[in-house]
Amino acid sequence: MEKHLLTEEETEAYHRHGYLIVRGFLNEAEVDKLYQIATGDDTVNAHAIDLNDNTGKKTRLTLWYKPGNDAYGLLTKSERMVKNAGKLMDGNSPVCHFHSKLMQKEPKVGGAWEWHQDYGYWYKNEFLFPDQMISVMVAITEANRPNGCLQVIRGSHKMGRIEHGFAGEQVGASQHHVDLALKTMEHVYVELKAGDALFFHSNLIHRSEANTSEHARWSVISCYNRAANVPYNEPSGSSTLPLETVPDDALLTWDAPEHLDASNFLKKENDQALK
Ligand SMILES: O=C(O)CCC(=O)C(=O)O
Repeated sequence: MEKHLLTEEETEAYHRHGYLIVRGFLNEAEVDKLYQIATGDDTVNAHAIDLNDNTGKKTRLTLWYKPGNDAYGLLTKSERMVKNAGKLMDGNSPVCHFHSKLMQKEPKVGGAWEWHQDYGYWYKNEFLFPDQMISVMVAITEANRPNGCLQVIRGSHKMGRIEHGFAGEQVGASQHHVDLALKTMEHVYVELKAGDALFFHSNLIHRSEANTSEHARWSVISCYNRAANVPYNEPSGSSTLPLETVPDDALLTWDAPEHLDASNFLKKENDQALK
């Protein structure tokens, strides 16, 4: 466990850049377990939704508010996720789980995500404090440029929230402000190996391009919020329920269901709450 507690240098780098990559956050056996569920589970498929990007390509995800005791839930609730998220977020009230999503970028057909800030979506849920919100992406397969890895504008979280409108079925940041940000700050392709993690701030501007390769790009993203950051327009209620953590080794050692047993899935009709 200790090896996954972020150092002061890592914490400082997160605050400076708006993101932090932690290599080898999960080991091979842990990734294998997540991969089996991601690729072979009916529950994942039954709750998957497709969102059109600007070009009509579909990007697929399964999103749930209540984590279960399957491998995904145990990861979301693990000390390494919750303690580190808590270390990076502002405030000191308990860490809660807003939602998690399994991102499924299929070979050749997986669509893009437009430039956005997560808080561009979450602002509409009327959370007031973006510094008390964070996302943690864990790569289940390798993510690289050909298969549409995440791209970020380093330091852009310091701009605060910028305007967002609709882009296909997604929310997209004002192109003018994105262009200015790209002129000013570094554009980084976040290439990850399976098992690497990316912690990122809710105001970090990011996107991903379509998967033009022969290889799927799968990842799970868990989003956390502080209990005191009460949203005034968020029906799931999950984001202010303090999480009970489990030890890191629970993912491998607990007798957990071999399928996704999360609940309260996002349905596409409920587009107000997308993401
Ligand atoms: O996984 C991706 O490609 C993009 C995900 C993303 O932009 C998000 O979850 O905010």
